[in-house]
Amino acid sequence: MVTPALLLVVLLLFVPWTVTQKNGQDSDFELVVVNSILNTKNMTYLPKVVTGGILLGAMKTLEASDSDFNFTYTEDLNYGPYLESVNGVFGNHKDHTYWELLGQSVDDNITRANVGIGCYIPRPTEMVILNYTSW
Ligand code: B12
Repeated sequence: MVTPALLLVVLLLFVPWTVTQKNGQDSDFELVVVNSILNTKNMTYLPKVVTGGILLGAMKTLEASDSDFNFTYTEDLNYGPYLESVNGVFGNHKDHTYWELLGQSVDDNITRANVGIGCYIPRPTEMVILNYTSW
């Protein structure tokens, strides 16, 4: 038979576990802001992302905690959030400039993401690069 005292002990053990699991496991990845047009100094950040979390969420969390990082985006009907500016530098259709999204894995291959910031899921060891460039 389960006594009330035993039930309480089980509950007390279980509750903190469920609370810590609720938001998944936070992990760091590296976010590097590169300006390939003006060749200004790269900026590196260590945002937190929950397991399976999207880049946009990690960027919003970073922006809220670090006054040296800010960004804006517009909403595209078909593809979701389009990264418009980073740290005050705006991409511009007229000048053919934009913020390109790149990822670099541990094996050093830089790949161009095939989705935007609203769908991109950073991996814990990855370096995500926001590259201001032209097309
Ligand atoms: C041209 C193009 C671009 C140009 C758009 C500027 C221009 N005026 O030419 C540039 C080079 C800027 C671009 C950038 C990117 N693109 Co693009 N692009 C295209 C392409 C080849 C044609 C779009 C188009 O002209 N449609 C015709 C016009 C009339 O329709 P439109 O709705 O007005 O088009 C606009 C949107 O498509 C928007 N757009 C373009 N790319 C992207 C990407 C995202 C994530 C968003 C939200 C909007 C968006 O810009 C267009 C012009 O205003 C499509 C593939 C295709 N064949 O459709 C890929 C495509 C839309 N792009 C894609 C991607 C992934 C990107 C990037 C994330 C690539 C990267 N790694 O950096 C970046 C966006 C980064 C950011 N800042 O958020 C993917 C989107 C997939 C997805 N589900 O997210 C597509 C489908 C290609 C693919 N991989 O299959 N792109």
